[in-house]
Amino acid sequence: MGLAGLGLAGCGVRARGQALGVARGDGPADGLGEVARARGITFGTAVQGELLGQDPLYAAAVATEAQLLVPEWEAKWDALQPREGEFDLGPLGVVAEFARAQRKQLRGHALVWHQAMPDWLAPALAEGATRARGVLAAHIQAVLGATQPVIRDWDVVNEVLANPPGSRFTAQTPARGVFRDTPWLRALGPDYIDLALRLARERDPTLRLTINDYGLEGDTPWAEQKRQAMLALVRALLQARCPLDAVGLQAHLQVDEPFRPEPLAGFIQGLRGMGLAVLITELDCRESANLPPGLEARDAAVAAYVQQVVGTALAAGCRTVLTWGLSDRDSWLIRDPDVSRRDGQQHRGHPLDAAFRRKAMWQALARSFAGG
Ligand code: 9MR
Repeated sequence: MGLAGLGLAGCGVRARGQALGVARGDGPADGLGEVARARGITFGTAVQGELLGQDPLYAAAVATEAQLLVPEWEAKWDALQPREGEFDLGPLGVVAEFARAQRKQLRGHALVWHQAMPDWLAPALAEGATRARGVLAAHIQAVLGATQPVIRDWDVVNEVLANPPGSRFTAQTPARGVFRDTPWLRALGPDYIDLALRLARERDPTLRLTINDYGLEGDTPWAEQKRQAMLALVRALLQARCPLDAVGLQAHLQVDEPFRPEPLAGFIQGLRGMGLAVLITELDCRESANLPPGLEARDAAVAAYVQQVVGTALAAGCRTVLTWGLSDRDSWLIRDPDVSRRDGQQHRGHPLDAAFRRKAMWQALARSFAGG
């Protein structure tokens, strides 16, 4: 099926969310989205289209809590272009239809990433620079053409920076200098970042173009190196008159990572000083095995850590916060063997618990949005 003429609005998919009641749960009536909106802040979450369609509790929580949605996998290459030239907007259409019916904004993730690549893509990129430029242009043109009416902010490039040596991230990755070594880098050198941004601006001149990455929040030598690498990259892009509007801090936090407000605040202010918006795009928080036992103590530790980071970011001018899912039940933190706990416990790193009850992290976010 070609993409021509197939805008998302015409995908014909109906979300079951339209008739959803709003699950208030415990706590104040307003969801986090309303609490945030009252202070000029946008709160959102990553969503999984299948769950929106099949799980009323999940859909009701999203409807209640979030103003802004980002598809957790439905807008990645393997979902959108499983075979070269054959685009599939079905899964993304489910999310888009839910957003439309529930009057939520939608952001896109991600036009260029080294993961979630369909099988054909890496071999195509390995054929050389001309071929790589061709597939990049074709994807961006088709996808932005289809999503333009409903998605006004895209993570154009995702995770392009390497993890500095010594980083504790489990997913250690090969690097070429400050850049992550990926099929895109091997095909085009670091210019693929500039190229993707220019292609996106050309296709959709008023789209917000975002660079998204992780490991930028903590008070560690490697987070500082990565912050400096991001600042240098942004500076170089802007000097080359490359279009760029925002930087997304994923904020996959870890409760035992050292944190001080000053380095993060200085970084955000540096980016804002260059005219960029700064978003928190994928917030969640991994626990440590050293936390005191008992759910209350664990939740309190996560909440305190999240409040420091989010409070710092908001005070430095960040105006958009998205969590990477709302509930502990559906999170990559319990599914992904690289990050899940190894002691039989499950991370509780989201605002809602596995039964969709609001936890201390929910309260911490509400307090941060309210400025307290
Ligand atoms: O949470 C996402 C998981 O469900 C997917 O299987 C995976 C591959 O598409 O991507 C996960 O989301 C990642 C995001 O796209 C980029 N930052 C890290 C997120 C967690 O791995």
